[in-house]
Amino acid sequence: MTLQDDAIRPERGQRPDARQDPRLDWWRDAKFGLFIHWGLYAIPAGTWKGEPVAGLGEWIMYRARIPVREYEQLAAQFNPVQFDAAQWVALAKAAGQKYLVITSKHHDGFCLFQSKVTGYNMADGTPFRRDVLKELAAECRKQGLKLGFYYSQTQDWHHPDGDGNDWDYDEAKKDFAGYIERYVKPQVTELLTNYGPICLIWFDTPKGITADQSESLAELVHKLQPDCLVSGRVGNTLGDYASAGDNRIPGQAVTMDWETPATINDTWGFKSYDHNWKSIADLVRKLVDIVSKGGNYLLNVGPTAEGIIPQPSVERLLGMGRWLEVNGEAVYGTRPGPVQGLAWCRSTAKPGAVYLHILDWPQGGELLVPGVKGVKGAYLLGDASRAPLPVRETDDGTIIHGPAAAPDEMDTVVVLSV
Ligand code: JFZ
Repeated sequence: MTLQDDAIRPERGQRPDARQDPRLDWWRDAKFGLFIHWGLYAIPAGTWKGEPVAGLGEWIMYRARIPVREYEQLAAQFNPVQFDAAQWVALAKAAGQKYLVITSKHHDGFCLFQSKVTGYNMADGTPFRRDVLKELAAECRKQGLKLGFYYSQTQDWHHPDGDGNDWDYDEAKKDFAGYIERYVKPQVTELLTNYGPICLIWFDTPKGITADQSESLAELVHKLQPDCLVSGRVGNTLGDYASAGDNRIPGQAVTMDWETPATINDTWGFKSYDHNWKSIADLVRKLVDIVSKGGNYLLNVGPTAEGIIPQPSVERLLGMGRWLEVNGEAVYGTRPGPVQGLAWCRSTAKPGAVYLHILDWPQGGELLVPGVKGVKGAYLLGDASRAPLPVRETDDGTIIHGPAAAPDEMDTVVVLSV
């Protein structure tokens, strides 16, 4: 179980000395978080000057090569009067998510928070005139949800010295080091000074960043808030935990602490015509697959320009929450189980218990679980009476006699007392 999988590239890996770091204990138990991508890109929502723009919604400025002077005009229109931090936090909790990570500044450079470093922000540069992160921080404290910030530390298509905008600016004339020192670090300081305890900073796309720059950012975070975690995308294998590629899940269990960021449709930022929503069953199974391999699932919503989380996202998150209401014991606080590498089953574990996640229930209900011995008893986690299931040990493993039909088509959890 010590495989490095191509879903987690080394430079986004976890620094080795973090593997026993107790600061991650809450994160290792949390398993499931809400990602929120929200910004000016929700206004065009995938269409620019009447034409659909391919790719991710939050990349529209880049994909359509929109000049800064045109794109920044969107700020004057951004007035999401239906934004309600209490609703967003309540949804995350109803979904069974234990932390919330929102884009404080994405690659387009627009800030959802009031910043002294730039007026290109929600509080000073839009008719909305409110600090979204301030309101979310208050609600997360009130409702007991951990809050983290996504921050794009290299790509900034608005700033002349940020990486990525080669249609307005001459890449050869950029002072990227100066951008990190005089823009990124002051903003990271604002984020970790003005919003109370922050659980993690989710840096992203460590393009062209040096190991010294990655290290100085991680050091700054830990100096300002020692318990704040740094994502693997700070770059140069200096993160407190590893970051898998978007929507990527390793093929087998991975010893590091790691997280898969993922979308419910195919975009992070809102696109009005992306209706390719994954089913609740698919999302539950992805959560279980990830957790069974030792990872966390950071599942994204892209709110509209009005501040509304799309209803299909809401329905799916609530469906996952209903499943977790019954089966959360087999997810939260678990570690990878002993049964790995089977298509029909995943496993998680806690001291004294193995949780078999049966994804493809066998005809007739007889489960042969290879490699598991010493089972003292078994029952269905969804059965409140915990009626014991007959168990028989064989040379090949343990046979458990369950009901003929699958009690839960999405994922039936069988608890083994070991
Ligand atoms: C990045 C962003 O560019 C994107 O807009 C979104 O915020 C996503 C969560 O992160 O996209 C990436 C970054 C890294 C990989 C893939 C997409 N990767 O390493 O495979």
